[in-house]
Amino acid sequence: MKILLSSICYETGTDLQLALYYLKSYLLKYTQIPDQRLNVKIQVFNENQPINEIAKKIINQRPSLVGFSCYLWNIERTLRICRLLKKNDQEIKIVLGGPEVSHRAEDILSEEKAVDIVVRGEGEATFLELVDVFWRREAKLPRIKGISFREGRKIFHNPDRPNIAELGMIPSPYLNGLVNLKGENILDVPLETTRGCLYRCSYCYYHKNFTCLRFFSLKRIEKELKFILSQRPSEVYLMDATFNANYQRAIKILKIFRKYNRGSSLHLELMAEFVDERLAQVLGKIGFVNIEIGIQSTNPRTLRAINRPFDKERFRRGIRFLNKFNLFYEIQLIDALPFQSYDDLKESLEWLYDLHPSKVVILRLVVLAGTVLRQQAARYGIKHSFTAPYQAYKSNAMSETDVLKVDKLRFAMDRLYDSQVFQETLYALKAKAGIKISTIMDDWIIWESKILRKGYNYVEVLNNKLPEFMHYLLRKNKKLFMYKLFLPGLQAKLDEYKRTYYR
Ligand code: B12
Ligand code: SF4
Repeated sequence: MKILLSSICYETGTDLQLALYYLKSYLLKYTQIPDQRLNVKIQVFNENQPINEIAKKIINQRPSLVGFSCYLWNIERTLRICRLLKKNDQEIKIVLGGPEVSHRAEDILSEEKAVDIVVRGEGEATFLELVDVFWRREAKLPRIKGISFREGRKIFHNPDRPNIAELGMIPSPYLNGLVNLKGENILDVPLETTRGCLYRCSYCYYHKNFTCLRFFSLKRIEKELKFILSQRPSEVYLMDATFNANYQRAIKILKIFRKYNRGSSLHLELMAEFVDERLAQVLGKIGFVNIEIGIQSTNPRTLRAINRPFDKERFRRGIRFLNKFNLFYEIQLIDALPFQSYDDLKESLEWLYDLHPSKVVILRLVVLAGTVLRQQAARYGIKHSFTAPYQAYKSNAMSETDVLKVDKLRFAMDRLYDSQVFQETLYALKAKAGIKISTIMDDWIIWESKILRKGYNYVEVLNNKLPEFMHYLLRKNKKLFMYKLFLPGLQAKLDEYKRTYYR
């Protein structure tokens, strides 16, 4: 039996698709099919490859079953490939799995005749049973928990499958030799130390796909990190929802990472509220750590509506520790959430920039199928696209124009804060001229819209015009007399930037 497990990768295509390796590892370990009768190959494509080319590559291998890993970034293209595969071979079995299809089984199976089966939720045990049933050519699909399938014109949804209670049942693809980190051009090496999440944020699908929180043993994590880090990847990317939800475990994992690290950076997501001096210190000893901190909003009404905890004082404290140890982190807000207006976002930015963060970003709200927020969208006036990536373009607190304006705000944040050139001037303008950072961003948006030539090297043009912008800003805010006070600092930063980048 020849099986091909595949996925279309977001961005570079060099990332390792962990789901496919877990599926293969579990299948090879527990299947009843004799070794010599089973051939399971993993082949990952990237989003720049033409659909026809991908389909041809799959067809040439003549698999009898193809399984695709589906996320919102690849679903449309995956479905087009499925049609081409089925057109070429009516007998081929096409199985879809992943967070994008788990909740869309009914609509996918009714609209896409090329798709035979959708695996809902955690996939390892379900995929194993499915393959064994196909192998024995039994008509036992109705007995397999966690699948939806079509028979004739009818679609059947079998009962959900409970999560695997003991994660140790799933063999590690790093330790069983399936992953070859040497041969591939892999930048980020993904690793799960937990599965599932304690929280139930209404816009999120992760806790629906993996309904309970479970942990991989520290012993296994140590072995995996020892192997991964010995291959010196640029980064290890932890897939865990909230890395520091369990404080003691987090410290232990960081110490293990440090012990085996040979220069790789670590990417993780954490709650700043649970960061204390010790955790920040341990993080600081790792080398380069790339931290994501999603707060989504600082508006209590919004936070209540999305069922997300946030403790402002503890958060402020946690950020202070991250700053103390010079850690790099990105704080994330989400735009068109319930009750979150454009002014709320500006207020959040004002508060966050006062903490001197490494970076703040505003993500676009995506209203995912199967989430609580999707059910409540009408209640909160949220209008969104019904095709992936399901971006919201309106809410009860943001008009369509506001949502478009957030794009401009993002650009302003990038140029005035993230690029570093203007960052010190921002704080100086706030402290000495009393102009709020969010006002500066808004004025920059108006000023930038008047620039006519926006071609190649636009960023360079904008940088060179920063003194001009400052002049405009101070005049508009009736503080032009202070221009000469701020100019030398800004000029020095610009010169430094030019020396570094435009030599
Ligand atoms: C890594 C990651 C990314 C990377 C992607 C890198 C890459 N090239 O793959 C980056 C950072 C780019 C990214 C971006 C985004 N992401 Co993201 N991301 C993840 C993350 C953290 C890990 C995915 C993963 O590999 N998990 C580990 C594997 C083992 O789990 P799994 O994929 O669910 O697989 C299991 C089952 O689903 C099933 N299964 C999966 N595939 C298959 C295939 C078959 C055949 C079978 C039988 C079963 C099966 O079995 C597997 C084992 O049990 C998840 C959250 C998470 N921890 O899972 C979010 C997640 C996938 N992302 C999500 C979202 C919403 C986003 C963003 C929209 C966020 C934003 N607002 O910007 C963007 C989208 C970008 C875009 N423009 O489209 C959602 C996706 C929901 C969906 N419908 O697809 C998730 C689930 C997070 C969430 N909170 O809901 N993301
Ligand atoms: S958004 Fe993050 S914290 Fe909230 S439920 Fe999803 S994974 Fe958990």
